[in-house]
Amino acid sequence: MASGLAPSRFEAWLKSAGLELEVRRFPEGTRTAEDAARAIGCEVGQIVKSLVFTAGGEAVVALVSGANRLDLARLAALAGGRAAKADAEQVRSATGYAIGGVPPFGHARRLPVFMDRDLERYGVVWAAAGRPDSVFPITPARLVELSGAQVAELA
Ligand code: 5CA
Repeated sequence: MASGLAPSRFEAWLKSAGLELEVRRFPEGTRTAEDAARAIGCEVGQIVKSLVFTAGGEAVVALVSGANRLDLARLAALAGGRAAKADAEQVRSATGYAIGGVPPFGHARRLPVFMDRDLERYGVVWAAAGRPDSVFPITPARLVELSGAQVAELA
C-alpha cells in the first residue's frame, strides 16, 4: 500500500485476492505510458498499456508494451471478430476502472486477455493500478498467470 494514503479500490482488491504486489503512487501522474515511464524512470517499453476493445460484441483486453502500437487485425484474428476500440463508458463498465488507470486484471467481469509478447523481453514491467497516478511492478510471467492472458504477437 502507498504510504500515508488510504488504499485504492484496486489495492483493496489485491489484498482480498491475497496478492502481495506493491502499488506505487506518483503525484506527477502515470496516465499515459510516457508519463508512467518518466515518473518511474524506466523504459517506455516496460509500461503495460491495458487497452480495451470490443470484438464480436464482447469486451477484450490487450496488454501492450508502451513502445508498441497494437495491430487491430492481429487482435481481431485472435479474438475472433472485428475489433474496435471501446469508448470510455464501455471501458468503465467492462473493467470497473476509468481510462488511464485500467489494471491488467481484477476487472469487474472476467474478460479475455491477450498479452503482447514483446513484454516478455523485460525482467519487470509496470502496469496501472486502478488510478491515473498508480502503477505496480510485476514480472511478465506473473502478469500472464494473474491475467490468464494468451501471449501473442500484437504489435
Ligand atoms: N496508466 C497508463 C500506463 S499503465 C495507462 O493506463 N495507459 S493506457 O495506455 O493503458 O491507457 C490509456 C489508453 O486509453 C490510450 O492509449 C488510449 O488507447 C485509450 N484512450 C484514451 N482516451 C480514450 C478515449 N476517449 N476513448 C477510448 N480509449 C481511450
